Amino acid sequence: MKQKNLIYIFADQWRSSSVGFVGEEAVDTPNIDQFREEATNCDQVFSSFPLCSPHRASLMTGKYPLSAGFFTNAKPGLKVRLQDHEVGVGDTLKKAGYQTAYIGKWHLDEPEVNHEEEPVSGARNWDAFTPPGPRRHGFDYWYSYGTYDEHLHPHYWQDTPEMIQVDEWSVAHETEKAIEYLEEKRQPDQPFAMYLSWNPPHSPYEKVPEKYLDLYKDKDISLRKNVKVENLHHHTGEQEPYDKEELTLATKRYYAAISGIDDHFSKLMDYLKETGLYEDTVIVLSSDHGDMLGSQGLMGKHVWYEEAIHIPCIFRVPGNNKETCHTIMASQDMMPTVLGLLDIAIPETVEGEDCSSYILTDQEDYDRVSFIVACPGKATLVEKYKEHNLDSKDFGWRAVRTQTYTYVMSLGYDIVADKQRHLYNIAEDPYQMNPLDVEKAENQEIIKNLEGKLTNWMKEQKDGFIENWLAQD
Ligand SMILES: [Ca+2]
Repeated sequence: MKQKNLIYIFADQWRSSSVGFVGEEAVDTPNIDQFREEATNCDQVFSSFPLCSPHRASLMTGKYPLSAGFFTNAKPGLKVRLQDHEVGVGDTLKKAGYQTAYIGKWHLDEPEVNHEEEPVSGARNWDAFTPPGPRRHGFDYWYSYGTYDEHLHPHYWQDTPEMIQVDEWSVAHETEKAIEYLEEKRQPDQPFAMYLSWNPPHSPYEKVPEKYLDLYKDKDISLRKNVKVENLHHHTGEQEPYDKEELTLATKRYYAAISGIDDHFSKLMDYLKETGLYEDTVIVLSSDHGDMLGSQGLMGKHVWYEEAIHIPCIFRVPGNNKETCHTIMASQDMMPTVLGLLDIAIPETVEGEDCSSYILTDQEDYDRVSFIVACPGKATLVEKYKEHNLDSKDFGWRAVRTQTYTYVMSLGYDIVADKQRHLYNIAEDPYQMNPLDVEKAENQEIIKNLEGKLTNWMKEQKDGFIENWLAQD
């Protein structure tokens, strides 16, 4: 049997509720809705650490984010990058005989400014040119960058430090490069695996082509019912002084970027259908984490609410006709699951599980849960913990998401721990507007059970959070 190809596409900051067919929000994604009809929608997939680099590290290694060395984003002032010894999905696919390609945002390498004030590549701030070699983790064709949010004027590097600057929306350009790779660069007689990593709908929201914004200009959209405009802020406390009108415009721009993604997704699917590759290729469409966009009075990510942790995830496996998969899966399960679908051995370093049977058969596992982590990540804050002989990655919060509940144990983001528990019945309160009282006697049995699961997992992971939690009693 001919080996199937893989195309794994993921957008940045795209939440599960902002997809047309989900029916919750006024966002138009006709092509993705059509794709969903030809694929398996996995409707319970979560980001194990709702932030760029930690999710990506987990996606690429099949390990939990902290195990893969990521307690925050790769950013200036911190020695955080995907280490050469990690066994990545690209390394594994290449070893299995696949031609490999990575196009778009990588954000797993250390910013070059950590080593040089003005790197020749032109990379500044959080950005980096990742040279050919072990830091590309098995991806042979490379058209990528670290992180850079000028979506209408993106840039990339290939195999030299010469920056390629482009005046085109990044999603459009990267889709053209993906088609060019499939058409011209690869050997047609050998299977391929291509990761395509789109930055939009990530902020800044206004950097989106007018033609997609025009779709929403005269449309009345209502904000999610858990949106609070007063005192709108990021998880760090940083204020975002939008009024309702401005937040509505930001939301329309966010939707416009998603409709643009939908348009370019269809261009790629059309190409695959015209060339017959559609029937030979496993296709995944997902994201790294979501965006609060005003829900709970928050912007951005790095919080335990559904808008931040719940991500879209559609798997198309040719010949498979399961419509929906309800089993909970998360970042670290993606590598073993795609390897399982391609019938490739899973490296021993992987901590996630091969969930392919839940996609391919009627079987579901309603007991599977997702463990979610966040840690203080500001370089100055990391230093402050160090000065007090503490490790910042042992603070922040830990959560468990089951089919029914989200339970959170939080120590906060500063050295003076602020110990809190939060409990939500997602099945009955999907917008998390009525958190359950963690002091009430009737909730103690549930809390004991969920805290037991979370604590056991932290112990298995040798997560220092648990000691800090117990020390606060
Ligand atoms: Ca991200």
